[in-house]
Amino acid sequence: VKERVLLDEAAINRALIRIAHEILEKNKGTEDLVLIGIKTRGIYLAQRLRERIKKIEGQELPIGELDITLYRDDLSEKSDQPLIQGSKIDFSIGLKKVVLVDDVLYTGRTVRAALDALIDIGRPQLIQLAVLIDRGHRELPIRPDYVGKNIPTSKQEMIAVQLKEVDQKEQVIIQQK
Ligand code: 3GP
Ligand code: 5GP
Ligand code: MG
Repeated sequence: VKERVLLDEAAINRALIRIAHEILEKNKGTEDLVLIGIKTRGIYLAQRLRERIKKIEGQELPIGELDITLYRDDLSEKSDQPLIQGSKIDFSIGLKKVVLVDDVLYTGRTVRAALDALIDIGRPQLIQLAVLIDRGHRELPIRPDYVGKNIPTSKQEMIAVQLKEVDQKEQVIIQQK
């Protein structure tokens, strides 16, 4: 398999520091802010943003989790329906500014499902989206507010986001399927 490193550990770190600053700038601080990570790696990225924001502002944001998986196992079949498997959000999102966090944004279907799930449990003041990688190929009118890196991809390519917590490695690579 051909692969190429897009972001190394230092680059991931810098991107997350920048996004933390952008979140604080756009929202004028931490008031009413909450973070919600999407399933595996989005959750770890949300935790890191929370750490960063705490270092900058001294405030620890509430953090929640959404578990969204495809109805079928075949990852390459993008017609699959994303389904909410569960959520762990033990605070009210009513009137909050919610920042959704995911590793890769592709068709936008996962985020759409996440928006549905959030709107079912409360009425946030607003919802923003932060992703480490935007690989293009949107199929819905969804765009991120904060992006680590835009990577134009072909549909045959795959982005692997590897984080220490799950992969014992810290890098983003692109591979040919
Ligand atoms: P994640 O749970 O950390 O987001 O979907 C299971 C994992 O497979 C995901 O990890 C995701 O990063 C990875 N993955 C790689 N390519 C794809 C893809 O095309 N679609 C989906 N849904 N996941 C993919
Ligand atoms: P979407 O629903 O926007 O098509 O895809 C977003 C979700 O699928 C993200 O949660 C992401 O984990 C996963 N995904 C889609 N394409 C890729 C990819 O190339 N690499 C990785 N790591 N995840 C992907
Ligand atoms: Mg993901």
